[in-house]
Amino acid sequence: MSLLLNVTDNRIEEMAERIFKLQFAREDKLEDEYNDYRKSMMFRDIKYNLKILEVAVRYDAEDIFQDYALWLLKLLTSRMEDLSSGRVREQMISHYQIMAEVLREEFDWDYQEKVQVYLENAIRVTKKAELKEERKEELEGELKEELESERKVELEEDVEEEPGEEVAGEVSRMESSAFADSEESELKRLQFRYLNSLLRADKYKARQVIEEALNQDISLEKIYLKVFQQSLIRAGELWHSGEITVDEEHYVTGMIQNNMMQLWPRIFAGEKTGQKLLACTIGNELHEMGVRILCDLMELRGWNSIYLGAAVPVDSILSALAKHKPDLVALSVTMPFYLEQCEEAVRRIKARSEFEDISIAVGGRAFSLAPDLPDKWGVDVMAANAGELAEWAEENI
Ligand code: B12
Repeated sequence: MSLLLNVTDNRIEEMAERIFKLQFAREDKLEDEYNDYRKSMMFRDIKYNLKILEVAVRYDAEDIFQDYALWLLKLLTSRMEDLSSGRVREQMISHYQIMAEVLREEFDWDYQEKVQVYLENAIRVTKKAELKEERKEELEGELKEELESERKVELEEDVEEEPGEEVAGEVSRMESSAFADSEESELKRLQFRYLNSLLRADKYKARQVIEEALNQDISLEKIYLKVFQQSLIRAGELWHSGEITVDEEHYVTGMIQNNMMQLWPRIFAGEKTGQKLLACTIGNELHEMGVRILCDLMELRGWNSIYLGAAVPVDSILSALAKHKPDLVALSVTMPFYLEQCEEAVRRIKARSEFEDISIAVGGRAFSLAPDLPDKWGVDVMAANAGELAEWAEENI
């Protein structure tokens, strides 16, 4: 835990307990609404909420907390189906108010102001989210009708081909109809068919979809970004809204890893530039598909990638750098909790003169919520994907 705000894990535990007890003392309804399992989840979430607020304040990145507040509201609404979304919102608003009250007594004045502003804004976005969601539902209803009538024939074909359509199938038929006869449209269609196959645990069909894409001369980069990456993102959304389960998401991710590896002979076939990239995720960051995709796409551009996988300790990154002497090190962070370890890694790499020729790149979802950080840390480049990174490297390495 950070020293900046003097918050230790013990302190977080104590604060969480106070917040938890206060919320139950203030809201009689909670005892009826929460069984023991829900109570334990709520206590765990309060600790997460405190930690994420702490990270946002430390890095002066309010988006981190707002994004989290919106994400949590949607998650809880989908997980507590016996409660109305209005009631879940009410609980969250009351929760942030109690957090503000408890934290008022905890932090030094310097941080106090920021903590209070972030919590007020979390309340504001939580209130607003209701309106936004309702409008979206209406819009989706209209859009769905319009699109479904437009391409009825195609929809029927899909149904025939893949009986027992599931959630993602619904979306597939709706969205695929919106993009007629272009490569973009074909990629969308392939992506939805691919994900639908995986959601039915049909790995053979999924593999066949990739074969089809290859037979149509769709580039490997597009297969990676538009089929694999989009399927991962969509699987995340479906999990978030409670439409698929953890095991289904795990299966999708595992099979995408397999399908990527099946493409390796093509990915590694090109000429090599002699440039070397070392890449991994940091802290306890388990989201490693992004950096895996990054490595494969850099290989495709002729780089030799040394992919270390997920959650690599900073000491191990340093020893790997000494061993492999790459031109570029790529550090990936998805969950903002692990920004601190990334900062430490950057600081320690920059402190060693033997690494002065190694450029440092960072990326991943956490940085999109805190885009100023890489500059503040003196990182050489932050990029959204392999294309951007390769372009930067062409000019700078
Ligand atoms: C698969 C997955 C997992 C798997 C990861 C397995 C694996 N082998 O990677 C597992 C099951 C482990 C997992 C766990 C969790 N997950 Co998860 N997960 C996902 C999911 C569905 C896909 C992730 C992914 O691969 N994305 C696609 C890749 C390709 O995108 P990317 O990482 O952004 O990478 C691209 C760019 O950012 C860039 N890039 C990335 N790194 C770098 C680095 C450099 C240097 C550069 C230049 C570029 C770059 O290039 C990449 C390729 O184009 C996402 C959904 C989503 N929207 O991403 C949720 C998601 C990220 N997970 C989420 C959550 C909440 C969790 C858990 C907390 C769940 C839990 N309760 O336990 C844990 C946290 C675990 C941890 N300690 O890290 C949330 C995060 C929400 C938030 N507000 O922060 C998401 C968004 C799901 C959701 N919609 O709610 N997850």
